Amino acid sequence: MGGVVGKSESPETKLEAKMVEAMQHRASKGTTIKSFNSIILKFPKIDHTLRKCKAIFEQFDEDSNGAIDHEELKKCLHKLQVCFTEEEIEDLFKACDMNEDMGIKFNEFVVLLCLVYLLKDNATEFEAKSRMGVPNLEATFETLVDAFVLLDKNKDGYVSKTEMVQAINESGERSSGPIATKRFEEMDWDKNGSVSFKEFLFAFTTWIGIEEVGDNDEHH
Ligand SMILES: [Ca+2]
Ligand SMILES: [Ca+2]
Ligand SMILES: [Ca+2]
Repeated sequence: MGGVVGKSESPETKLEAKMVEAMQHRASKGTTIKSFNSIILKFPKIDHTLRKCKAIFEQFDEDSNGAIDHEELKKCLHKLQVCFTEEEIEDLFKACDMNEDMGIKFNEFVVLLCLVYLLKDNATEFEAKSRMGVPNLEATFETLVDAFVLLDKNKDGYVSKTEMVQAINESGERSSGPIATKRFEEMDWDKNGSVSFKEFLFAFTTWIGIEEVGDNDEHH
């Protein structure tokens, strides 16, 4: 392998390499999403489902300090019956602890769950173990993967600014250039000129306002 495609970043960790590989594999199957607009239309439903992951988060945040630490993550993955090596768990933790405060916050946890979903070979098993009372969770993750596949035109596992502009242009929005650029900049967390699936998910959890979920929003 080793072919350098455009100015894509080279994966920093084995985990990221695996993620790119999983995404490319998934991309080879195509996407059911037709346009950027149809992603936008799915926002409310995705938002609704992801918010329900709060219950899963709380279950794994054993000391209820609002963050999942290393030990809690290990137990979490064990419970989901995900067989990750120590190194992979370490990489996953670092990858999802986006603001590097040594704990996985709720929105970071949603990203983590979706990455685990993508990485798992056996989706059926994932369904059974990790749905955990959240209906449509796999369908929602599938939609997010589909959305990324739509954006990643050259299927190299990353979304470039050109690809983002292209996707939004195709949606026929007026003055879409600046919107595309703004969206892209929001997503490119490490500002290296390309958006990984992790960055995409992270931005997504912010766009849909998942961070603003209060602690006392449970009415049932
Ligand atoms: Ca905790
Ligand atoms: Ca790409
Ligand atoms: Ca980036």
